[in-house]
Amino acid sequence: MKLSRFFLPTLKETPAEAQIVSHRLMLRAGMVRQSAAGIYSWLPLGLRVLKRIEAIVREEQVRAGAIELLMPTIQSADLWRESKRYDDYGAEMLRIKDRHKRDLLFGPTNEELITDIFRGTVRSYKDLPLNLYHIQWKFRDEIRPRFGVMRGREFLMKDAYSFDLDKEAARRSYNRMFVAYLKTFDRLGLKAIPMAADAGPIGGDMSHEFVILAETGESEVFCHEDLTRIPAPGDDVDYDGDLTPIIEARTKLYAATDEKHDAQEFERAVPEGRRLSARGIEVGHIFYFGTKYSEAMGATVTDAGGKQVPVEMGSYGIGVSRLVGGIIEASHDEHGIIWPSAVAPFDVGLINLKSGDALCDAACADIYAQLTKAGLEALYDDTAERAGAKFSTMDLIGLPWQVIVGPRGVKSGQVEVKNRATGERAEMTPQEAIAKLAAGAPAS
Ligand code: 5CA
Repeated sequence: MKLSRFFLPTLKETPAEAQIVSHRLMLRAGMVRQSAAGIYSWLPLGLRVLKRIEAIVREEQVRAGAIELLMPTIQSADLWRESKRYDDYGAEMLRIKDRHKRDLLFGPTNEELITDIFRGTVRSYKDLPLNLYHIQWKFRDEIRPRFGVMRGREFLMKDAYSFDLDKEAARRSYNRMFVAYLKTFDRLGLKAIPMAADAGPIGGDMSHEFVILAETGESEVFCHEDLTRIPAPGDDVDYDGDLTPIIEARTKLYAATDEKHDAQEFERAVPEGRRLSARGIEVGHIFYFGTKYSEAMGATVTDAGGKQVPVEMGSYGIGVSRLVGGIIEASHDEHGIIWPSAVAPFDVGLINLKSGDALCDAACADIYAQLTKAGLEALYDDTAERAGAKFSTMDLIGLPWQVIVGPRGVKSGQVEVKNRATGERAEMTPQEAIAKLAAGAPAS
């Protein structure tokens, strides 16, 4: 992609309304634009990151056995009356009337709708276990939308819903999502810690939040420091096997959000030097709520003995759009964003220091073509901006690698390769640069 043909409306000034670094950087890097309080348009650079995160989330859901569908954003109020949540949900729910004066709402979550789909289609225990998920926009009329996409009113969520015959099987489904979350956040370059959490308006008696530590996080969290050091499960995880050891290694150590925090227990269970109390960002939240919705809405299956039993359920959310901000909070410096390779909007920024110079133009065109051939996506700065401005834009948007082509180097057959994360620079031939990047050397 040539920068001259791309749409990258970066800002020179730091926007005054942005209180935290990820929000500032997302606005400055031209990733999003606010259209109303807590409601954002995703500009091309931001959308690329959102799509890459979505793809990783999807891959790990599929691996764990979840099946994708797509439910609408607008739901009928009648379903929510069945579960009694229409009134309970309060002012956070955006309520809409259609032309026939029927009550609709913009979905803040989908337990009712998925339960309705289930009860209309699944009859037998033989069709279980079942886990259905979608990645869809939600709306919550948050009292205080803030921090950009971190606490928006409209936001993108991955939400999965599991259905099982009994508690034991439901626990296995819960464990599968627990492990999938550990792997998902690890692939996104994040250290997410599972913490005992309050189930809030979703309900149920078992729930874990997945939290990344960040000073700007909205939640206060308390945990055993060792939890920050346990590596994520590898690719050899057997989702059909017993996942309890993976779960227990994490849940046996103290970790709780402030609603669940017990100061006495914290002091008893965690040695003094290992107590971590910090702020964090909730990037995922999983719930087991048994038959709360299936009983209220009549979602039953016949068991092996021919008896009708309400199905056991759980739900599992990931804040896909919040993650964009969360990753920036975890990975930036004073010059801008530092994307982990897995979610970077482009792999490489190719900087032509003298656009219009025949040798530089030809060298860049050739490097661009070869990068593309090697399967790498490059953003080619072919504009007439001065060098300093080009460098700061590339640093700001945080692509893992920069290849810098200038008139002096080109004459001696050299380009400069810069690693955005470490700041390391090295001179080499264009061939060496392409080979280095194509070898997939992770930049961060
Ligand atoms: N139905 C359940 C699980 S599918 C549910 O709605 N869970 S939730 O309320 O915890 O939301 C899931 C995730 O969405 C949260 O962990 C958080 O990462 C994200 N999220 C929640 N509210 C917002 C918001 N206002 N802005 C951005 N992301 C949000």
